Amino acid sequence: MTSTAPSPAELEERFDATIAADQRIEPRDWMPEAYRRSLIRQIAQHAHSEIIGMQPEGNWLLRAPSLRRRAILLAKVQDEAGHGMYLYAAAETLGVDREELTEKLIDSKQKYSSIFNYPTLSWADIGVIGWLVDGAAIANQVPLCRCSYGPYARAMIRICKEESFHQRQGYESLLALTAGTEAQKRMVQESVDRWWWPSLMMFGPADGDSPNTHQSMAWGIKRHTNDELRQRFVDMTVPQAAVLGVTLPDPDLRWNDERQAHDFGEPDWSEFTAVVSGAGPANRQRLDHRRRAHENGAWVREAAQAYAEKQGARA
Ligand code: FAQ
Repeated sequence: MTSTAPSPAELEERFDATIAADQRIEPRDWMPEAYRRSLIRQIAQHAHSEIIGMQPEGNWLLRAPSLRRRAILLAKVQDEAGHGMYLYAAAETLGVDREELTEKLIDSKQKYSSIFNYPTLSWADIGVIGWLVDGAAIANQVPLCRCSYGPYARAMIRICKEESFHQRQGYESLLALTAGTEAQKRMVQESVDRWWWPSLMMFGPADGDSPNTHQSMAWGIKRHTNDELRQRFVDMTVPQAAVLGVTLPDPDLRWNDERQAHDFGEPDWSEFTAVVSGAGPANRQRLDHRRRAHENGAWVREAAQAYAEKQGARA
């Protein structure tokens, strides 16, 4: 019996049929080169965000106000490292190497989320990051659990469970602060004022300015547009702000009965562009720190490599 290899047209047909049937593409499957490249782009950016995202919160590990708060924060920061690892592993199934991705990050050839280029100036920022930044991450990432690429979708299921704990710890910490002194309440409000707009920018540019959304949705990588998810986040967050007794710093924010959704103002897209292009308040510091950590870790990678080679030779 002879078997002939499928033609490029047949391979493409199979890929299209898998996407149309809402089934998963796996690493062994043929995929268009542009699909592979776009996934590497998004997953790498996501992984880098988790790794760089440890820095703003890590800044408060030694200054947490109690042992309990420090233990919670430490667990959260370690979770973010774990998320980075799952995501780099998912990217590696697409034929890239983690080392290569790390080099691209520290050479500014790949992006990471704009949100991590803002400094953490007060303890309230830690609670607000949990509430708003992890809240936005959940709104953005829950649909990614249904992404058409199997390894990314599976990584996202575990990540979202942990993000949910992160969001709750942040909110619980803010509930404690807002039940506290006037100074503590003011500290929370001041922090919300600084983080609200950058949190909205996490969803990416407005749909009309998002070059990747259309194709990513056609491929089942993204399930909703940037603006749809931003709206979902605002609608979810407004009642939570009311419970905390804080004001979201947007004079245009109001319930629209007709749309059954909140109207809200436009983020400052020139700030977004500047931060994504490297001119945010902490871009330089974040990348310098990551570069240093990579250099300081060279001996660990060399030792692990030597050990693996020794084990391989024995086997
Ligand atoms: N920051 O055409 P689109 C977290 C780029 S993890 C920087 O709309 P797309 C957990 C975009 O890459 C947060 N760059 O792109 C945590 C593209 O540039 P490129 C990270 C941004 O891919 C919490 C260009 O702009 N989450 O928070 C941003 O369709 C606490 C045009 O944009 C993810 O990565 C931005 N905000 O949609 C950790 C989720 N937005 O690549 C620690 C997965 C856009 O063409 C502590 N990613 N850009 O050069 C996604 O869902 C999507 O990639 C979007 C962007 C929605 C981020």
